[in-house]
Amino acid sequence: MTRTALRICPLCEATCGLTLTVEGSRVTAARGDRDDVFSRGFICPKGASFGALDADPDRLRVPLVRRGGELREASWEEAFAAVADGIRPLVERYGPGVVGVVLGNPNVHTVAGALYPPVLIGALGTRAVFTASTLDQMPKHVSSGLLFGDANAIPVPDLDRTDHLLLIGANPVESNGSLCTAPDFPGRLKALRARGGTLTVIDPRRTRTAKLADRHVAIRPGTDALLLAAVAHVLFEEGLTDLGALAAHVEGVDELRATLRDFTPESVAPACDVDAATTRSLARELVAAPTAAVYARIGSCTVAHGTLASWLVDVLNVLTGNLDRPGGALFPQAATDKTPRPAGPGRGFALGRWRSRVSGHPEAKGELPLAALAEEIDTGVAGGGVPAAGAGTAAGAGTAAGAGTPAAGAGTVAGAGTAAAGSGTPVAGAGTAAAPAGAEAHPLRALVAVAANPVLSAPDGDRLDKALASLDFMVSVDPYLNETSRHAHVVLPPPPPAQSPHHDFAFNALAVRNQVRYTRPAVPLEPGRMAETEIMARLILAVTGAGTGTGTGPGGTDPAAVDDMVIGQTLRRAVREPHSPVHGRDPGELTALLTGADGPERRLDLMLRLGPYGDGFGARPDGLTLDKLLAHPHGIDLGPLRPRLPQPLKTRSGKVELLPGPIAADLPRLRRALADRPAGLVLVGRRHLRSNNSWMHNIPALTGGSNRCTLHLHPEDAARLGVRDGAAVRVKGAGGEVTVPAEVTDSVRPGVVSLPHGWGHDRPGTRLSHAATDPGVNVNQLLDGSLLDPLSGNAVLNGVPVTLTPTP
Ligand SMILES: Nc1nc2c(c(=O)[nH]1)N[C@H]1C(S)=C(S)[C@@H](COP(=O)(O)OP(=O)(O)OC[C@H]3O[C@@H](n4cnc5c(=O)[nH]c(N)nc54)[C@H](O)[C@@H]3O)O[C@H]1N2
Ligand SMILES: Nc1nc2c(c(=O)[nH]1)N[C@H]1C(S)=C(S)[C@@H](COP(=O)(O)OP(=O)(O)OC[C@H]3O[C@@H](n4cnc5c(=O)[nH]c(N)nc54)[C@H](O)[C@@H]3O)O[C@H]1N2
Ligand code: SF4
Ligand SMILES: [Mo]
Repeated sequence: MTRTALRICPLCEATCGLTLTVEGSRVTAARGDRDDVFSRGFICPKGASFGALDADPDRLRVPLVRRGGELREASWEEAFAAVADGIRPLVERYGPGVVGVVLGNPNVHTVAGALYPPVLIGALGTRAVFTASTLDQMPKHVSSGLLFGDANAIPVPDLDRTDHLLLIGANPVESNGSLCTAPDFPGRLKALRARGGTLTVIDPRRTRTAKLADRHVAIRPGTDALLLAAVAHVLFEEGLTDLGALAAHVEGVDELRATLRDFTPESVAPACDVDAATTRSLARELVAAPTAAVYARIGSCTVAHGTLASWLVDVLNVLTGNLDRPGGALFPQAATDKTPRPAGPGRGFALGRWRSRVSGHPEAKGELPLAALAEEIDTGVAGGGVPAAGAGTAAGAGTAAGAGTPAAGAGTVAGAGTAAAGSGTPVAGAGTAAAPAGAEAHPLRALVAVAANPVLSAPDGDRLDKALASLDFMVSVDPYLNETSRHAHVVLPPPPPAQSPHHDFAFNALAVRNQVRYTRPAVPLEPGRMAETEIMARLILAVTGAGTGTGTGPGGTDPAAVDDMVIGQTLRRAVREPHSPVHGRDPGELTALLTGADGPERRLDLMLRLGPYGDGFGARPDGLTLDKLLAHPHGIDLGPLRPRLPQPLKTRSGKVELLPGPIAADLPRLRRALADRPAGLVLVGRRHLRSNNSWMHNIPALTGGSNRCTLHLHPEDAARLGVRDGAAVRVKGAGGEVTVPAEVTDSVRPGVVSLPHGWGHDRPGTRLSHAATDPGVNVNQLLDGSLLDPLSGNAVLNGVPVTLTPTP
């Protein structure tokens, strides 16, 4: 029997609504849902391959458990027992700090990934938390934390209303957008041009996005912070700043003016390779447009001055009066956001509340740099005086005033779920961690990896590969046996997307329009499958020693206990908050009012009802509930983005703090970069529309054609080095070398070469049969993991020096 089912696409940040054709339990086609309140029928080739991706025969169906060195199929009960047996003795012997948690990108694309990792981290009590955010947007979180007091308060360009978009280091025509959720981003850019607006793109490559632009500035990689500082300088110099209504909410303008005095267009021109006249035009055009938005992504974040560049983006939005006004950059308000508290001074944002054990990297947002994961495993007990994760300083640091991340474990998890933002995998939590005071800090001995493939996505995969192989225990929650999960002792496979529910906890808080949608699983769970939400709840029970039985009889454990705990804690807190719609009510009575078919649905109902549009458990009878959302299968439109300041500000001053201390302290490093001159070739990345990070190369429909792992280089560089189009070329970086076919193209500027990431599917012991036929090379092997943006711990993935040699 053929039927259709609605399902929000989880494959990128655009969150398109899909209409799936289902035959029996198989998805045979996918098209855009024309009635979706947000995506209005848009679909891309990845979404169209939903069925193929869902039915990939290489997806694991049952858990794998390592016995006698081999991964073998096992029952769920055996698998969770193996997790408890693997982790509990290590925790009991060495303390929770020896268990690391690694969260990969798909956590921001699943219900399970939004609701359970904060509980897991809190329950484990470890501070060894690493996520894809430090390969991605951590600089933006840090700059938002410092400017606005809230690491998750990320302004989004008002794409549909702006008159001028300055787009930096992003290629939404291929990526479909990031930290700016907008189904049909390319169409929205074309609409901007069609209504008389202008688009400027800053990118060392002439991308498909750059081809749509009125102006393309082919900057030298890694120098955006310098360029943007000079643009701000011009605004001051030419008297073009105009904060408008913002002025009342901003402090530090004069200090900023003084600090940026030496970043003149002339002084940055040689480093950026952008002439001073162009820089001045960029500034004047921002001001001349009735409204304008500055928006920057991967190319501006994953560089040595990532936090400074991210900060300057919003500095420009502020100085031109475009922050928080229609047509500028605004703060979205998602349906599962926490009840907005009254405006006023907050606790501020703190960085470096603890440090990594080996290199002493400061935490940011409760996370340590993923680039430092390998050394945290393979480097012996630290001798130095670095306060180690989980060592004696824990309690104080966890509760430090000004902590930007809701500290302290499970208690804050419902909030954390709503606060998640970004395309990496931000979490909140940690902070409760405490090994016994004075305990020696040990290398990591166990790892819990959820939806993460750092062997390919993080720097120096070969070193990480060896480090993972040396662990006493590792569990992966992953549908594939891939480069990373092949090291696990237990693999817990989630069901394919059609069998999972969907709600965008993270991306609705980054969307260009406020809206809310929820889709239940399009097809029922296959026999023997376990929902990813249940896998995560049971994983939490197993690692905490609460039990591993999957039955409900004696010896069994109930995964709903995890959800009930979170619900109870959230409600007990809400009824104490004076601004909450449920202030003073009885948590037990409220719990009884929750609807939903299972624990995760009850938690969604809870968040919706307590949220800014919610029914407040009866206080606002017309407000949102899960039932109401279920009655609107194509979603509910909540209107365009609206000005919200000063409410989102949580700085200690209650204002936008334009020149925060840690930023000011990092500016001398940027000033030194004024003297940097290109010494050779530098590498940047690129994305392809039919690919997604490391895990979609196993789908035949999404590979081949132009989606190939080749090295783009400019004809001038090719001629100078004697590299022929199509010939193999050896690329060498600090972390190693790879040999890859050259693709000579003037889409990259001279001096720059480009390789995509997520390739290198040639390791043994994986089960990716199609990907292995055209494995490509791992670009991140060119990195040694030592280059980080110091404020955020983000890896430097772009603007990395490399050398080329043609192969004979
Ligand atoms: N050189 C370079 N490196 C980069 C980047 C770059 O631009 N250049 N980009 C960086 C960025 S932005 C990111 S976000 C990271 C991404 O890097 P990762 O966070 O490692 O994410 P993926 O490569 O997408 O791998 C995701 C893993 O999740 C699994 N998975 C897929 N669907 C599900 C699911 O529903 N549930 C679960 N549990 N698992 C699932 C996949 O099998 C795979 O193992 O890569 C970073 N690395
Ligand atoms: N098709 C597809 N879509 C995806 C993904 C994917 O892998 N494939 N990944 C998803 C994820 S996890 C993310 S985070 C988003 C990322 O979304 P985007 O940020 O749009 O990512 P990219 O397409 O890599 O675009 C980054 C651009 O920055 C440029 N660049 C590199 N270095 C510099 C620099 O120093 N300065 C400037 N100005 N530009 C620079 C690169 O040439 C590139 O064109 O995409 C998401 N969507
Ligand atoms: S643009 Fe993104 S969300 Fe939309 S169909 Fe394509 S992959 Fe899915
Ligand atoms: Mo990402």
